[in-house]
Amino acid sequence: RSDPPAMSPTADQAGVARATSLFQNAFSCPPTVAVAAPGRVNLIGEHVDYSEGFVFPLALEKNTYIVACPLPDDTQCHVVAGAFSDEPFSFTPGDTPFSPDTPGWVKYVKGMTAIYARNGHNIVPFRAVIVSDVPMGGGLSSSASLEMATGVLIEQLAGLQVDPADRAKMGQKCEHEFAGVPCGIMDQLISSKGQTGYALLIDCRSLDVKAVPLNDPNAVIVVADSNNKHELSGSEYPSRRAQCEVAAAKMAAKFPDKNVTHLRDCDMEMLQAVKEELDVETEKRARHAIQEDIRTLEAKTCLENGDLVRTGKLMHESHVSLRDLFEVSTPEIDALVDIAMGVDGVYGSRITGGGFGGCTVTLVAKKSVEALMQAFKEQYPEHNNNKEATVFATLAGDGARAVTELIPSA
Ligand code: GAF
Repeated sequence: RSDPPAMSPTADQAGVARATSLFQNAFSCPPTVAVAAPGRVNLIGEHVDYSEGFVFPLALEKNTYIVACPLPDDTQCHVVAGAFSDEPFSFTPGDTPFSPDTPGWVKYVKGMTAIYARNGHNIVPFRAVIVSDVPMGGGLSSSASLEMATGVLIEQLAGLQVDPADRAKMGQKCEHEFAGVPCGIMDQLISSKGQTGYALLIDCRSLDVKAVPLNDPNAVIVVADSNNKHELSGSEYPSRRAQCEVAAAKMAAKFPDKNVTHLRDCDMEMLQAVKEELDVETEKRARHAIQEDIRTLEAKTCLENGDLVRTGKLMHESHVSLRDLFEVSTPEIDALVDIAMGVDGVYGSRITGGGFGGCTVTLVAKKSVEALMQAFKEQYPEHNNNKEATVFATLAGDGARAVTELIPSA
């Protein structure tokens, strides 16, 4: 009898194998734990999570992987990030001050140990190696995936049971305190709670999640990375968030009976009533956020009902709003969206994530995927110094998890 044909490794097996081989080289022993957490792409509901609105992301099939072993007798963690160095970086878990030589990625790992410790969780020191399939700084939540993978690792090593939403909140805190980005909860929550085959409508106030199956055989989700810088730690993201808060505070003062705490509680009539008290930019930011919530809820219903045409239309409206009202797009991202919208069979296309570079997401009929890829290839480089976009189709992957079955038992 001949052997069965060799199966190609799954992405998890390949990621863990890559990390394991680096681990052996760095530490001359095998890891005993492996964890994974995905990046994300958001279908619609952008720049509303910190206004406690609605977002509609899916977890990517691209993950950050960490393999590790516990060091119960050590006081330090020793971590190698495969993309940056072969040399371990050592730190005391729970320690918060960062010395100037702390590499950027360590902020997330060390920061997560600090936040878990602060929440009363036991941290078992570890050796670890990190590798990632999520493009760094590409707007697909590479940092949230590192935070969530670190969270699962801490939980695995100490035998903790942590609610995935609490893990996401700790990741958000880490991002605020140690990366200086006053982000909402979307990226960490979808990385923590993503479900294979589903997009999640997330209520960013209650953190309730509604899973919507992505099972239309005709619909494909394509992500295009503009290969253009995405950096949220500058002043633009915090200033957008602050403008939303200013607008909400004005409406709270004008309508004391409405219990307004965030733009989530406001409507267009209320905005109209305070328009004269807001500067032009702030009014535009609020208009985007109020209308984006309405679009997102409708898009979720349309997708559930298989109405791809309307879903795509709402996605493109979201883009126009993020371009003209929220002003977080770039010429390169606009070019990607315009190219996609010119392809027959594309339902809709928009910027995804925080903006100022990064990626687009396009909903396209299966039969038109190749034409879309070709259009990006031929038409985009002239908008980006002759550099192509990195384009891939994606299904919805799984949320943060242990992948221990891939580690031979000791
Ligand atoms: C970034 C943030 F991290 C999220 O919280 C969210 O605000 C997003 O930008 C915009 O929707 O990814």
